[in-house]
Amino acid sequence: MPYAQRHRKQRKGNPGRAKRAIFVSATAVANASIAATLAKAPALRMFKKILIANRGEIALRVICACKELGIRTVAIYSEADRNSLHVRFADEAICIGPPQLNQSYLNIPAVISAAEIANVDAIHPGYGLLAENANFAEVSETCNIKFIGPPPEITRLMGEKEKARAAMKKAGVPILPGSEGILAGDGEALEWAKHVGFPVIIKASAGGGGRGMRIVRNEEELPALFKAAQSEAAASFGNGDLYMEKFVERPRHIEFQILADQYGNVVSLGERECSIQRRHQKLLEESPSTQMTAELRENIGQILSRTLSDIGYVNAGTIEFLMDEERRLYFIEMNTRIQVEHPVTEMVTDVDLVKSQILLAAGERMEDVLHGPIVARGHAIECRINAEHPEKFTPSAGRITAFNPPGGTGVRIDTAAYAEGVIPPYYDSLIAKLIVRGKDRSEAVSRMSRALEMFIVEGIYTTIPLHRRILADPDFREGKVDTTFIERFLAKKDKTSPAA
Ligand code: MV4
Repeated sequence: MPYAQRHRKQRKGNPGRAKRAIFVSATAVANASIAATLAKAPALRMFKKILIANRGEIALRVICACKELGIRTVAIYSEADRNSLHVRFADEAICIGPPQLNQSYLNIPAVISAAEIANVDAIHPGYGLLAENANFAEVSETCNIKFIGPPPEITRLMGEKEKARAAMKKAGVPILPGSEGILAGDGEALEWAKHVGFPVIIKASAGGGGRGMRIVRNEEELPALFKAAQSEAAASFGNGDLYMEKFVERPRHIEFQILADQYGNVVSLGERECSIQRRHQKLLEESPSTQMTAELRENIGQILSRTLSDIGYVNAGTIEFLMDEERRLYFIEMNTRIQVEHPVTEMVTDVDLVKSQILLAAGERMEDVLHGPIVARGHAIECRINAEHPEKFTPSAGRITAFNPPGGTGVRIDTAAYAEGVIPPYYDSLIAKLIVRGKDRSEAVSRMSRALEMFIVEGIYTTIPLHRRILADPDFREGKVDTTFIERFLAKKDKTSPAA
């Protein structure tokens, strides 16, 4: 029985803290609470061996954390990844199937079999693939292999966006005006739309990534857009459940990083600004956000710590918000995994988030994981280097003929790419993350510009030239970014470039 589950089940049956305080003294409550904590506390047993259920740069990133903690690593790989660096740098590697995702990295029985054969204590899922698959986490823990992430029921709750929204609302996290429960049909949708006021956005409860989402600007177009969203959601997720929110024009996408231990301690590591996205894929992220104030950061951080402690959240998590033009923040979704862009938070806080995940999963207390208060210093930016055509954004697989990653003060590269290595066509196009830190945003921008200038990748197309242009953009340099930035940026180019 996993400790996190047992902890929460006991909590459910307990009377609330405030209720108990009516009957007994504060000291008695404190003592009872300490005794209860000790009774529930797992005997700390650090993992000896971890299987990394992922590939590419994130598999290598997890291997780095394990090596520094003295933990043995087991890589899994598909036939297309035989020559990958995660295979080379892991202590052991097991081939789990052919290149296709469904037959390898998404094949739960194959991944669990590898974990059983290698006799690991825990599995780190990375991001994407099986990272937010509650069934996978459940199977893993049933096999007595610790899943490095939150308990499966929480992953399941946050995967149903409408339920996550209701849970956050109940806890006092600000949300947008919108519907309650799943919309029964376009009739109910119209009632809510009139109540909230147009424009509204219809979203798929099982969704994310923009699929099954429709902006509705007036009553006339609602029935058709409702139907379209429903079919798209049913086809994409096998679930046509929809809900509605007030549509925010030109929002910023800002997310908060949190860490939680198994004893109810939750800390916020501040925000990441992720507004520069194309087709719901982030291109560039930074921390702090130019729009954030210390007061707002503190306020949201406190609300999130209390809420996630109450929910029984454990491990690393990201809470996504939209910021409107009046700088108000509204919860939209929670991600129950480590994210691609986690290095920008690591660069400003000096906290190793992946090491923290492993220690927290092993039952360490927050105070022993963090060794002091969290202090954010300077400014960090990450550019996602994708193997794709910079204008057409189509995947570009093949052999890398030359690879010169930049270095120097304040520069970090997370990658599994190398010269003469092959980028297979079956997987995500992210081949490297270029991350820089500076004493302030201006230094980080200059540093990123020179690092991009010195980053050579030949043989395939990458987004490096696109990033060079973004870094030179006057609006970007002034911090004027929202989720419509890329569209406007690309339109500017089309007007001025004779080639376009
Ligand atoms: C919104 C929104 C405006 N208002 N929600 C897009 C991805 C998903 N995680 C949330 N998304 C959005 N949610 C409300 N209430 C704007 C976006 C959004 C978007 C929506 C449609 C088309 C392109 C978009 C690009 C960025 C954000």
